[in-house]
Amino acid sequence: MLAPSAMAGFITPESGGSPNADQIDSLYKIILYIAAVVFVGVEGALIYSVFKFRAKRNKVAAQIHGNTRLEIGWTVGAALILVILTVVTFVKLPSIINPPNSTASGSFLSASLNQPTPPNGKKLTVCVQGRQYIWRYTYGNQCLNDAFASKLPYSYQQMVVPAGVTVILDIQSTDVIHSWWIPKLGGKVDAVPGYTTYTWFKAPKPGVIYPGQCAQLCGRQHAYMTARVKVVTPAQYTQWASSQENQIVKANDQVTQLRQILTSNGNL
Ligand SMILES: [Cu+2]
Repeated sequence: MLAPSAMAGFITPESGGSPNADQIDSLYKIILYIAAVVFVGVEGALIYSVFKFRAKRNKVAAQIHGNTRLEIGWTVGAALILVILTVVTFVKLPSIINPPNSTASGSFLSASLNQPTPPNGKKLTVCVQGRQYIWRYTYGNQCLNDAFASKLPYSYQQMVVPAGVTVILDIQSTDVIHSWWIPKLGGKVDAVPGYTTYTWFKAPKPGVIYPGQCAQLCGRQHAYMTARVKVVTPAQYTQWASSQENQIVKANDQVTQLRQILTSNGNL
């Protein structure tokens, strides 16, 4: 338990999978360390005073009244700590909220105006749809308004993404509130029926799978509503997306054939 690797991310947010996750983690640590210094100072003064002025040695308590310099000192000191925390937070926030440019390139990259967008506009959009009790992912810029007509590839539970590419997630829910959360890829974002929420991540290297879990109690099978993000190379992603498209077309054709057979039999 005490080994550094086992303790990594134990009391602090997980990181390493995406720049926003790293920024969240470092902001959390800065605040945690400042808070730890304050905690040790306050508790230390308390314990010191309890022993120094214990009743056994001081039968009659010393009557002290007011100390202007001390009072101004701890008021200004506390205010200063809050100002520092506020400034550090606001300096860090943009790198958590705003998606950066993709470092890799590929034909799947696209631009659009109605989502958070990297400065150069190039990104991969994935629509994330929460439903009791599985995540569905639709890949491509049209996923929010034209997924069926554009016959976009989709998958369930496991998302496949290219490394080095800024992935923008458009998150929706079809039933109750769910929450998209892959700890190593940044903060959690609620999937709220009737709304679209957004987040992003940019995974640095291929060959990694990041596990996650729906983070809102959404019903009796909530615990089984897991998610995985599999990072591959841009070339592997293009190949995967087209093979996924083919498989979906094939499966749809089979259903159409079956429907024809059942209809001609009079069984449908
Ligand atoms: Cu859920």
